[in-house]
Order: sequence, then structure tokens, then C-alpha cells
Amino acid sequence: MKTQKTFVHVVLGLALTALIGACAHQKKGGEASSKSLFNFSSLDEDGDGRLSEEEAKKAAQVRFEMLDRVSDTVLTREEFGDDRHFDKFDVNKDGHIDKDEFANGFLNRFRDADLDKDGYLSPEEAEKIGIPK
Ligand SMILES: [Ca+2]
Ligand SMILES: [Ca+2]
Ligand SMILES: [Ca+2]
Repeated sequence: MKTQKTFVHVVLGLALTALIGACAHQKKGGEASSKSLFNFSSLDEDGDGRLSEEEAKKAAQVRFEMLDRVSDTVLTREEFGDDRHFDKFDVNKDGHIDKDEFANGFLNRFRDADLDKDGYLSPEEAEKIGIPK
């Protein structure tokens, strides 16, 4: 009797894990849902009204996945869509921006946008690098 109960629990647990996995997968797909995540209040995870570098790193990941329409883990000039900054981001000049290049480029812009140099972006500062309020 006891072993049977454990068995049921294990099966239930597995089913639940599979279900959560399926949901997470689905969430990643739609462009509309990821788009809504890229604004100041969703990126400000601790809700202190400013973006830290840690939060900016996550923002870079979200942004990268949004831009990488052909999900091949690099951005073409077309996907990146910002000619002025493309060459700055593409450090090894191979014509693509990979995740690391994107994260570094994004952090550089983060630091540039931090006008009062307090290490955080206010909503106004963040807006300058394309993070809507
Ligand atoms: Ca914050
Ligand atoms: Ca590159
Ligand atoms: Ca600042």
C-alpha cells in the first residue's frame, strides 16, 4: 500500500514537471509575450526604481532573444536593426553579434547612459538606450 502511494506521487511529480516544462517552452515562443517583458518595470526585478548592472545583464538576454528572429544564437546586421551601433557591438568583426558581444555592448551602453555615474539607470536614463518606461 505504501509503495503504491509513493509510486503515484512520483508519477504525479513527473507529470507536473512535464507540464511546467511545456508551459515554459510555450512562453518562450510568442514574440508578443517577450516584447511586453522589455520595459523598465519588468526589468527592475527588485523594484527599487532603478536598473543595476545585474538587471541590465538580464535585460540584454531578453533583448537578444527578441532580436534573434532566426534563432541561430547570433544577430545579423538586419536582425540587430541599428546600423550605428552594429560595428561597435561586433567586436571580432565577423558580421554577426553573438550573445557575449551583445551583452558587452549592452553593458557599455548602460554605462554611457548612466549620466550621474551612480551605477544605476533611472527610468529616464534607461529610456535613452531604448528601454521604455
Ligand atoms: Ca532594480
Ligand atoms: Ca561577432
Ligand atoms: Ca544613474
